[in-house]
Amino acid sequence: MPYDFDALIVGAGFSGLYQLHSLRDQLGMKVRVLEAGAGVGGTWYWNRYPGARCDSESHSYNYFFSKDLIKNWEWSERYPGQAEVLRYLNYVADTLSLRDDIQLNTRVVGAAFDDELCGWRVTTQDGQELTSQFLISAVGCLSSANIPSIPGLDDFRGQYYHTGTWPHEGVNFAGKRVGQIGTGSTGIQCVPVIAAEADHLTLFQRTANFSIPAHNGPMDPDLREDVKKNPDFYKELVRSTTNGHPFRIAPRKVSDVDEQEQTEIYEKAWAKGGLRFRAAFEDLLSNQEANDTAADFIKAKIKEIVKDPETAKKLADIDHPFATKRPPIDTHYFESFNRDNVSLVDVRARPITHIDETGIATTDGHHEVDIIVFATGFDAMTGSLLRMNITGSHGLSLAEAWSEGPKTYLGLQVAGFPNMFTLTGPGSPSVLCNMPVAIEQHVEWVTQCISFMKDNDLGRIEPEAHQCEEWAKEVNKAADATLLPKAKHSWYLGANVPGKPRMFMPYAGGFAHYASICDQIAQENYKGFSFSRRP
Ligand code: NA7
Repeated sequence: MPYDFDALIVGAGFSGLYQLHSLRDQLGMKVRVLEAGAGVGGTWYWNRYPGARCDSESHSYNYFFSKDLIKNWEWSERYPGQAEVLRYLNYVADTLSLRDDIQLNTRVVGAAFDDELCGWRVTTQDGQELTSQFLISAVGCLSSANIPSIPGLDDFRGQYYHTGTWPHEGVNFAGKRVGQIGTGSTGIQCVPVIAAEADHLTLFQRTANFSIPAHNGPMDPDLREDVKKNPDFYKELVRSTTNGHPFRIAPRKVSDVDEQEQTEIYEKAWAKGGLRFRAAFEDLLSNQEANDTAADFIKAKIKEIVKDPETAKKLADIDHPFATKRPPIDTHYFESFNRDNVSLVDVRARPITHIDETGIATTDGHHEVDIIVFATGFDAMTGSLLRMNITGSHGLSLAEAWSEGPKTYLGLQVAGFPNMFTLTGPGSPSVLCNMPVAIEQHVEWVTQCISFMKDNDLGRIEPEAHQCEEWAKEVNKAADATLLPKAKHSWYLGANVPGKPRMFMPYAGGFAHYASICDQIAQENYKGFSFSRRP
């Protein structure tokens, strides 16, 4: 074999673990996973911030490919917390004996396709060079932490942390004044937990956000047993829905019901909580008027919960339609503003000017803090791929190829980058989905594709360039059929990272529909991909 490995996989989260298992144990390939962290788990290894919890329901947030894995695992809560998901992924790594083929503490800093070798030369931070026929990126969509470049941060004499690279030993907030920047899903989870511990929490809000109560609690034992007894039913359910979640969107439009019934439906959905709220009507994400009814309902709830009218007004002053940014779910987020030790600063109205030795300055004053928490998100979907300095055929860098935004075929491959697969890459449903469902579909598709290549003695695969152009149009068309592009400051568009090209990145046409397109292409002998034998 001219290569060190048949396949190198970057990342040991949900996607890397399953991809290793599939290629090694189903296709008998020699595979190594390279993982920057000191343990497996990906997102769940890094994101240890206070309150970190999954917003998919536990019984759908696991692999479905193995009934044994389902039977022998017990989720304890409706939504799994970070530590529990991490334990789950360690359980998978042990049960499937994956650890021997995972190289931890190994960050990939370069990957170049060598045409003569017909494979990849991958360089690690500690100077190792490894070759492989296939390079599979399993780096996740939200792993490249984004700390905004606010002048003066280096002068700050306290501590600061980004939620996505949280210290393993935790942070002691007792007796501290904390400044938190960011009100996305992460920030909304942090607030109640930090507020309960800290002396004072000042939240710097640039964009007010919708949030639905999670109503987390112990896992329903009947549901847990039912999933173990009927795993195929749940697998089929999550794979047949728009977002890979274990519930169906109600087949009714807002206009099908009168105002009173509408309110009753929203009240019920609010009481049930979680992402299911979005499924109350089928046109919430496609019809502005329908969306307004949900938005108005949530804004009224915010004003009902938050006692101080000024604070409530700032929290409810939301500039985008409901669910056009990733919709957070929370545990007592809005209630936290009724505490005496929590204050809200509107930095849209009065922007942060700089950070100095003792705190955060805005245009209307200075806020003394001991700790700054950056819940400021990620260079999403492309950041971690670009950070690997990938160079394709004929020396083309991925950064050059994507200078106007990421173009892929199905989110799985990039023209000019042969034998590279991008699991949950830009152009696939990924972040609009319950991730493990999107991941399983991608891993299985890639495994079948490589199996097809082996069976047909093919050594090289890449998409035809025009297919990537066409798919980019499809991705745009799918987004334009929804209200999603109306959130102008969204990371779905790359808008949260200065200088990043604006392009709607995830495929919004629905998971089940996307999967059927991928299957169809595979059945047509991978139409749109070009293959060749190894030279
Ligand atoms: P998000 O959703 O990107 O949220 C980041 C938040 O940080 C958001 O409120 C941003 O405001 C805010 N932000 C970012 N930069 C700044 C600056 N410079 N000043 C003030 N505020 C800023 O990241 P999350 O980690 O919460 O969630 C990411 C995903 O992880 C989540 O959707 C789940 O899928 C898991 P903005 O809205 O841009 O005005």
